[in-house]
Amino acid sequence: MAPSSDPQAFREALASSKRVVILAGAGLSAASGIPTFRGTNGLWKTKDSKLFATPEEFNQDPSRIWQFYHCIRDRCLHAKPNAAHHALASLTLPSIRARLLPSLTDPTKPPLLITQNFDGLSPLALSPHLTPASQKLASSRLVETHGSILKTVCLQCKHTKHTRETPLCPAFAGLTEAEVEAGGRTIPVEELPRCGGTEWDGSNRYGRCGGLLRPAVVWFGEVPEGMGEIAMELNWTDLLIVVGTSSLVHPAASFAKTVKTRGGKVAVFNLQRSEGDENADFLFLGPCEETLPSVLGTTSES
Ligand code: BJW
Ligand code: ZN
Repeated sequence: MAPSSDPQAFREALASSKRVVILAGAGLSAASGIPTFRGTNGLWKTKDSKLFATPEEFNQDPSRIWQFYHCIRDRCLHAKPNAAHHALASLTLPSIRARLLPSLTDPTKPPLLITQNFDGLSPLALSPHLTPASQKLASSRLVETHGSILKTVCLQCKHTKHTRETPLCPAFAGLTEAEVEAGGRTIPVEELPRCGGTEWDGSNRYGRCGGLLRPAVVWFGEVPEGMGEIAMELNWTDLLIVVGTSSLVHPAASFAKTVKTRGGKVAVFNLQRSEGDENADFLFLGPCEETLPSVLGTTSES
């Protein structure tokens, strides 16, 4: 049967769902000015740039890869959540859950939001809606499964740090996307972001060891974050809402099939047709910054 595009039928399915999970991809942040990966205006316009997304490439040429990520990081730092982020964030509000999701097994828990985006916009969208205590609960129901570009990991001591500071090292000062596209700068590895920052005093202490940092994003061949929690949730999910992903990258691309196999429903929100959406129960084509608030009926809250 072809997927339904009836908002009322979707809201009825939502209202009768006991456990809801949301899976988001790059399309969620497109209206915030963060380019998607694939497609004509995607970050990966050429096949070659796919090579950025592996640990091997980073090990071979950390300077080139860091310069690429410095520019994306700057974009993310300046971006603001859009209406689609706010519509999803509004589901963390008890009053909205009581209205849209009255059948949840645990009404105190917001639906699990799994985002493949590393831009930090979904966490940012939570803040205007919630008290600090509710924000803590909502944050615990958010998995940035492909990591965060606002975090760094030290390759030596493994210390992880969340920071909005920019540039992360003096060598990136004034570096632009145009400069990087034209070949970038020659930056020796010692001048790239280091554990302990520019003030490093020669100590080898955890978080101040002088080791090379890398962006805390998940590259191909690495294990995505939160897989244990995600696997447990998907056992029981009766409605998966899939927003703005091409559904080409695993394991996230297989979540819809997992839910369907276990008898749950799937609703896809995407600008255009995406992998496997013919098997969805609901399909809402169009920009999710418009379709999500309108179909969920959260327009006034977002
Ligand atoms: C809009 C819109 C608007 C636009 N409104 N919509 C099984 C089969 C085959 C291969 C594999 C497999 N399992 C694992 C693999 C290998 C690999 C993989 O999937 N390869 C494929 C290419 C085939 N996967 C991995 O290596 C993963 N690790 C892994 O599997 O570990 C093993 C393991 C798993 C589980 C448990 C234990 C062990 C890691 C994957 C890491 C992905 N990392 C990246 C790069 C991050 C850093 C970087 O380089 O910059 O993450 S890849 C890239 O793609 C990024 C994204 O998060 C990810 C998904 O992309 P997304 O979000 O779908 O974006 P797009 O651009 O593809 O699509 C945008 C969509 O939005 C489009 O559909 C538009 O239409 C839509 N859109 N505007 C609504 N306004
Ligand atoms: Zn370190």
